[in-house]
Amino acid sequence: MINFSLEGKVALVTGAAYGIGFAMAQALAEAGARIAFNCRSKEHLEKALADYAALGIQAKGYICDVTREDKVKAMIADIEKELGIIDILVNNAGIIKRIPMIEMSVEDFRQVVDIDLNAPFIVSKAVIPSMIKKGHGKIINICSMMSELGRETVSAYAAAKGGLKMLTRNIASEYGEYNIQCNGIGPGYIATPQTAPLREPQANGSRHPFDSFIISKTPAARWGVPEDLMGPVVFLASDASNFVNGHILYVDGGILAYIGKQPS
Ligand code: NAP
Ligand code: GCO
Repeated sequence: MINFSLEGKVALVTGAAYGIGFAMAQALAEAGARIAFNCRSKEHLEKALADYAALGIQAKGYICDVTREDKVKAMIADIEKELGIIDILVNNAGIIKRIPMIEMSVEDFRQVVDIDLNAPFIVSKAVIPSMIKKGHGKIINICSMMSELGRETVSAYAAAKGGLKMLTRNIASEYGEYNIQCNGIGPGYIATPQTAPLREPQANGSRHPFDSFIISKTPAARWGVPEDLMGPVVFLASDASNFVNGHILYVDGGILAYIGKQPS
């Protein structure tokens, strides 16, 4: 019997106050996991707790900046006291800054890499020892199309997400013998606050050029929605994927397979 159940499991989803992280946490809860999540904003946290409760999910929320190792360790200690040892870690928290590379400040570049790459290292490093003791663990890193492709203005993000793909493979290599599976999910273009600037209608009411571009590059001919990530994250968090390790599962409507629609 294929086992997708997460009953009895504890899951931490970073940056899950809204967007993709919220949908993935909801999916893990619906599969039986107890949910912990974090973000930086008290306002976001309080709204998220209400949103989870409205779905019948008693999530535990924490204010924690994932780039701060001391705060991450304290949060994980609190989670272990309140919920138990973390069985499933989803490194989801992330930002993007869209600036032409030669105009981007070093500080901006460093901030994107700090949140999108260094933080998954920090949080994974903090949870792996307990996973080893427990005899199992699942780590799921949220990568991107930009783990494979570049485009104008996203140099820091692409560098970080490309690095996150290789960090995923290295954790899989180094800790697979402890029954820890580390995989990635690479969402395509998903309609969340992070991509809202790319979808804003033009002053004349026409679609944003990037919106039209993505539709032409996606065989599914639509933007993804956070709900499209729910099944993939349950699969990678469950025993159904115990022999899947070091894999990046692209959930992109086919973008990576497609040259793009010929202009009419
Ligand atoms: P989003 O809507 O901007 O949400 C990002 C979340 O991360 C928020 O909850 C934010 O909460 C939190 N966060 C940001 N920096 C943080 C930090 N330093 N410490 C703790 N929490 C932090 O983004 P999204 O679109 O849902 O994307 C989620 C993940 O998927 C990101 O890693 C993103 O790169 C990736 N992704 C997105 C897409 C897409 O098309 N949307 C596609 C591929 C990959 P606070 O601001 O309150 O901290
Ligand atoms: C961008 C977008 C992308 C998406 C996602 C695609 O500006 O190109 O924000 O980076 O967020 O990462 O997979």
